[in-house]
Amino acid sequence: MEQARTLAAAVDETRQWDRLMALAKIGAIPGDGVNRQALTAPDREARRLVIGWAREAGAEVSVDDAANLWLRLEGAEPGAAPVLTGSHMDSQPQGGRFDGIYGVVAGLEVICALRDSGIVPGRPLEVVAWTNEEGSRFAPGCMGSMAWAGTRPLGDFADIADAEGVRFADALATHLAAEVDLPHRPLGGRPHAYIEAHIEQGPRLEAEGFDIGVVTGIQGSRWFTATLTGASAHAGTTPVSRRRDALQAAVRAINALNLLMDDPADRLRFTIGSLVVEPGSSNSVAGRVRFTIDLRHPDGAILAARGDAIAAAVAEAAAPVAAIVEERFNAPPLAFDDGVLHSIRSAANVLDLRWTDMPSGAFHDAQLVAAVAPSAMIFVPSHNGISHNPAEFTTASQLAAGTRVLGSALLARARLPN
Ligand code: HGY
Ligand code: MN
Ligand code: MN
Repeated sequence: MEQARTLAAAVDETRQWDRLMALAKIGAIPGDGVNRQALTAPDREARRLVIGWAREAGAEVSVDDAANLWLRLEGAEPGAAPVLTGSHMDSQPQGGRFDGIYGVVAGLEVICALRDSGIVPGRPLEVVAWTNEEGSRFAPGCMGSMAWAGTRPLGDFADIADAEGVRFADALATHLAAEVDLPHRPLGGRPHAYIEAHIEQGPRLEAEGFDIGVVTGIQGSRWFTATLTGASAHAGTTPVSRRRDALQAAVRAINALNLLMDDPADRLRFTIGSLVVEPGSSNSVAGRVRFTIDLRHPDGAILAARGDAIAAAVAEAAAPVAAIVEERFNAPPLAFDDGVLHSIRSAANVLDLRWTDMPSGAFHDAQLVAAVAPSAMIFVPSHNGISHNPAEFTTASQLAAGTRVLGSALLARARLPN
């Protein structure tokens, strides 16, 4: 317990905040936001900043085939399975300054606090920045953690293209070539435990006056892409009776999906976040429409039933326009590890912080890591629950409190058997 307090005292709130603000300048967009999408030049620039800080702190830096970035601090027992923390550095196109990047900087801050306090953890401590958690440039998200956990082979993602037609495999190759100076490490591993610190991205902690969310699990998520193919035609000369209008078909399909996804309890989350119309000209009937579907629910059976009904509902509503629905991501609901959750609650208690158990509405890499190692998450408050928006905000002291709990919980899990 004494070590936990010593480590917590060594967590430097200002150093952590200054680093987050320095990173927020990279890919900055108006309104205090960032656009630092996966495998872009801003992503690489931010990684270089983190690599420099990590090396200053005495950590060993490496990268794997999926471009996951690893920072390692040796423990008293170098051969022991490491404790792992981290999150993602990539952002949404209109993202905030804290989503993902906070968990990486918090892990780095724990490394610095261990060094500054002279505490050597029993097990090695590793901090990871997972590639492409957001999935906004290359869908789906969590590609780096899925490849690392063996959920899907890295090759599965090769031909997925971004809006400019750049293939994931080519963007990854460019990225790895730019980091060829970094030691390489094989994909995969079996850490002793994984704890991810993240902003809540919802309103609860702030509204109910808690400092810390002890994240007990993550709801299930399924992603689909619907492609509706009609025929482009002249807006002035083509009778409606002769049209195969892909946009009108999309309207019918989305209305049908709204009926399918109706939930009076307001627990189901159904989002059409992107809709692309081709040729996208005011005087041409739409020949092709592609839209995304993001479906979430804490109950696996409901997620399965509603998600499995999507393709038929879209095809029926879109007819006679042809419709293809492809599933891109399917992460079932998950409960985190009781032992790791206990370490987080104990750490929050030792530090006299107000905490509450809560589920996560957002998916996280921890959902994939949990298949390989006992895992759990720590949330810190989001002002007004805002995220995936430049106005995303958490105070320096709230972030530092989360990092103190993270450090103490990691130290507990790093303890070697007597
Ligand atoms: O979409 C999500 O739940 C995560 O924030 N990327
Ligand atoms: Mn995130
Ligand atoms: Mn996010």
